[in-house]
Amino acid sequence: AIVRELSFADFNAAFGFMTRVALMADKLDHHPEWSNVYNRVTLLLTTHDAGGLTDRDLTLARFIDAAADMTGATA
Ligand code: H2B
Repeated sequence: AIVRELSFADFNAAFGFMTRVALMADKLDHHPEWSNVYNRVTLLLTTHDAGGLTDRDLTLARFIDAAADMTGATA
């Protein structure tokens, strides 16, 4: 799996990031396992159907990296 832990300025920025990711995840029909505590978001990507990583995880991971940059995430 791919795991990433991100911090944002506040809840508003964290949830803005999550909203972007949620809309893309649904479009790709590939969904993260994630959790949010105030300004922190933890994500895990894997393909359950394949029992590991696939191109779909990498596609979503690249989008997540771009959305994180755009929303001023650290780490
Ligand atoms: N997301 C992830 N991360 N892994 C999957 O295996 C997966 C998914 N399967 N989203 C999809 C939905 C599957 O359940 C549907 C039926 O396509």
